[in-house]
Amino acid sequence: MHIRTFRANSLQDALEQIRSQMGADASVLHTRQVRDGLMGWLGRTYVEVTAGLKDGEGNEIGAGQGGSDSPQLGDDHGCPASRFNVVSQGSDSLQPSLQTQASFEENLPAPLRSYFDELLSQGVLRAVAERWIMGTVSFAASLGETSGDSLGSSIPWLEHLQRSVGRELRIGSPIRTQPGDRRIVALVGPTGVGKTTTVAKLAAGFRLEARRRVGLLTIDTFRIAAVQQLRAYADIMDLPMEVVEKPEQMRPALGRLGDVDLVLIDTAGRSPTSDARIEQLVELLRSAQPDETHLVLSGTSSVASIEQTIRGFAPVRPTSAIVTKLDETPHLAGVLSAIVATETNSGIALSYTTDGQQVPDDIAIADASALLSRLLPPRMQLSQAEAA
Ligand SMILES: Nc1nc2c(ncn2[C@@H]2O[C@H](COP(=O)(O)OP(=O)(O)O)[C@@H](O)[C@H]2O)c(=O)[nH]1
Ligand SMILES: [Mg+2]
Repeated sequence: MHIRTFRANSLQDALEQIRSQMGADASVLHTRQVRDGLMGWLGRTYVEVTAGLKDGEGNEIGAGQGGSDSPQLGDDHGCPASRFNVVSQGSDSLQPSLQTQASFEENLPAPLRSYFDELLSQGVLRAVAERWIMGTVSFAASLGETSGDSLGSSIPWLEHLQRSVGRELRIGSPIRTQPGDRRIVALVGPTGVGKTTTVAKLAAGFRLEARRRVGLLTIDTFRIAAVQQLRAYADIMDLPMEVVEKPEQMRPALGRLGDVDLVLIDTAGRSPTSDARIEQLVELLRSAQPDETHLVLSGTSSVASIEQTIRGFAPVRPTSAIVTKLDETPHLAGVLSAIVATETNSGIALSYTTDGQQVPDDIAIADASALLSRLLPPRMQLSQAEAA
């Protein structure tokens, strides 16, 4: 394998260099932004793209002898760039003295620039947006889509962006029940996101469609209305229901539910910033030892608040997340950016989505392609279709 690192003013330039230097079979291994200058200040920004070529492929020019006797060029992504054959092609245009300081977005082809701007305006963290866009360019490059006009208007950028995001999206498994093997599942999350409604949808789905025996349990006892809300569903569906206020009541309550196949636990909304409340929740849940804990997030929340919720509920150790109110969420860039890994979050897998108030219909098992098809607002999806 031959690996070379290219630096250029723009991604497009770097990719064109790779095409011409290494041929169409080269694949992009890594892209990053680099700044020279004192500690990154006052420096110029370059795009650095590392590309690789398998032995016997492509038309690599001027990269030494290559082959297996080259000094381990191919086996270590952690090598400092100087170990690779760093080249600055396109020479003159790249001379530092001639360069203007270019920000990440200034280097992007126009369609990608508009997607990048849109991501930022949706509240997507800049680092995440840059990563997604870099991934988008990598997909285009790996398909050899670097030629054509400088706008790259023939390239299906949106499709590549969806793939780039999709690569980071984790889809968790839905609840699996087996008759005779009681599964305990808790829903947690802030107030008003749709926990109780989702418990009712799941209960109805498992009871009516999968014909499982379902029991309900609530630890949301702060408000009488909250208990009554769940009780109403339990009554309609003729399901056993227990109310638990203290940890020591949990085991007896679970015992009274008997040998159901699925216990769904509804919880009170907790402010993710209230450590004491979260601690109480942890304690109550510990007494139930749930097999799964789904963190319920509303699609209508801001990116910042979803991130805060994920951080705040970390002590509860959610196994996956449910995104509600997709019917009120025009596009999902913000939500998806908040559930993928960032510097402060390790990311969370999606189990279900809900898209309306109707019990039991408005719930679905999380589906990556359905989510990605709604990544950006409709007008941007249209402009992509028009460009094609
Ligand atoms: N539009 C829409 N509303 C929903 C959805 N899920 C729940 N809701 C509504 O959100 C409000 C709060 O729901 P609730 O289940 O009580 O939230 P909780 O406080 O988390 O238990 C109610 O008016 C629900 O009907 C959904 O998927 N879409
Ligand atoms: Mg509730």
